Amino acid sequence: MTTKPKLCYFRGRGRMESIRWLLAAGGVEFEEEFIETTEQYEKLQKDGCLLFGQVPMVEIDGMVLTQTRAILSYLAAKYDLYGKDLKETVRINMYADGTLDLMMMTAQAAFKPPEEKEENLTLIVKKAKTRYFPAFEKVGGYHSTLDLTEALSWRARCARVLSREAGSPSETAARAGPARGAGGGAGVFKRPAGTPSYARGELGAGRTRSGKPSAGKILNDHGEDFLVGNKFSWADIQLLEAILMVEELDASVLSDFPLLKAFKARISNIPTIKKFLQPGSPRKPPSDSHYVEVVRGILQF
Ligand SMILES: N[C@@H](CCC(=O)N[C@@H](CS)C(=O)NCC(=O)O)C(=O)O
Repeated sequence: MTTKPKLCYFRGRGRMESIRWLLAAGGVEFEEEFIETTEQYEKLQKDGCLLFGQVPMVEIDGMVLTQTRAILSYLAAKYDLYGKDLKETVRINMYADGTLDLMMMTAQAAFKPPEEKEENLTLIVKKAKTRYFPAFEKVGGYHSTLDLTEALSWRARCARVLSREAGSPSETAARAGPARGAGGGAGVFKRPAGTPSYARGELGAGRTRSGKPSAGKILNDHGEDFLVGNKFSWADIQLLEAILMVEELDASVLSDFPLLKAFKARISNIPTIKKFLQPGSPRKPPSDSHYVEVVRGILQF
């Protein structure tokens, strides 16, 4: 009989919530010990359970693990929620790190003084809309292939298409349709403002020059269902978690992100996730003032 992983943290989201999400999405049952008193926390320290004196802590496979990202990465590998090779894996790490950064801002906002809190939450929604969600929504192509040769050839090809079109404005207008995401890529090779994304169509929608699926693949209309490698991964799970978290701050946050909306619906429907989203699951509510008070009391800050 294998023992269930045991999670040790406060009775709230904080840094443990993504770990709960990952396990639940992987269909893994787990136990939780909630830290409710300073004595409990001090005992964990005395027993040498907390490598750097911090939680989250997870007991699994005969190990006592701390450090959120390390734990998530171990779980993703163990429960087949990673990529098939190093390139897919680093993309999953990159996406997951981004969404974790966004969610950490939200977790920390709960601990801000009341007069700063509102402004902080507004800033988080703004960052989600301008920095994080556009990166996932983008139907761009080159930037997350992480393949410089392909990136360069994509740029060169776009430049050829654009210079050809420059002589023929009416044809450009007819073919361009509404320009998507003026300013284009988040990467080094930005599309000039106003240039149409149809240039990408010339490359083959959702494909890089070599015919491999490209970056925008999952979230474009011709694409695949998942962020990386057409396989359900840690990146998908955490993006959904982040979307739902920001929606709690602004229910309309996805109004300009139709592909993310579809992604949300798709991923929420995966049976293990659907179950986790039901009331009564180990999913925790947003941090309230009681939670903040308890954590402050235990950690004495
Ligand atoms: N890098 C660590 C940071 C962990 C961390 O800051 N944990 C907080 C609770 S959410 C803590 O234990 N703080 C007590 C302390 O730093 O002394 C991680 O990601 O797990």
